[in-house]
Amino acid sequence: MKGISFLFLLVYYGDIDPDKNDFSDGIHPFFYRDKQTRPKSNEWGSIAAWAWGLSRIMDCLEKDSQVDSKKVAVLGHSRLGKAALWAGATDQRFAMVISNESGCGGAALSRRSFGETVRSINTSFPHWFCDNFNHYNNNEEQLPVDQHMLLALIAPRPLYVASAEGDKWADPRGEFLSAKYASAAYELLSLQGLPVKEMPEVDQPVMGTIGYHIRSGKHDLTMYDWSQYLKFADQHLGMKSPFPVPPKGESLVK
Ligand code: GTR
Repeated sequence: MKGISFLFLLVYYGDIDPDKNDFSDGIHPFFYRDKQTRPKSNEWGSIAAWAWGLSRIMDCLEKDSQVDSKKVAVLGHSRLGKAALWAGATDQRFAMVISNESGCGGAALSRRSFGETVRSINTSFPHWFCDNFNHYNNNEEQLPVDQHMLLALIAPRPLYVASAEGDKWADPRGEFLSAKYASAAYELLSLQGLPVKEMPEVDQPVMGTIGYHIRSGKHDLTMYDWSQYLKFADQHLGMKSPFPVPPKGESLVK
């Protein structure tokens, strides 16, 4: 392993909690008390369980002398973008957080009710969030928080939020605005959050301590996305990727 400067770990989320509305499998039952059979209405759903699993992986990385655990970035696409953000917010050991098109319940502002709404996500994926989140179905304006506050919890660590032009369901503008409003937390810590106030053009990444791009194309994690993340990691963590930075190209996730 000597000489390796870059380690890429792929985690299969179903190993932590299978992605179905069933709380008898996965990690949840290990935490039940008093004949409990599912999480209480204020207890964790699947996304929090996936994030919890990422933290347990971090525990192992911290014990591995071949890994610099101070330079671990966590990245997720879509539902796993939501999990990556939650992992970054709840565990400060993640030095960088990357949200690829995480949308509703991830980077996108819920109170815009654009694209996927709280009601749609809770209906299609009732196991992702705690049951109390259902109180905000068709009732986003009553939410006491919004997603820019989740992003703000990652400050002062570098955060990248990415959208895709063809991914209206994830509300690209809501993702951008969330990154913009989270910038206040970075500025409070004397750091630049997003370096721009207006949404950049398609395929024009911007990188402060918060990075953002809206890429042409559909909901996906592409070589173009990866190349921005490697550049951002290089800037903030100084970890030179051994891989050539690829041009726009083939999708890595279908
Ligand atoms: C969609 C869902 C999104 C997103 C996506 C995914 O169906 O509505 O919130 O998480 O799945 O994970 O691919």
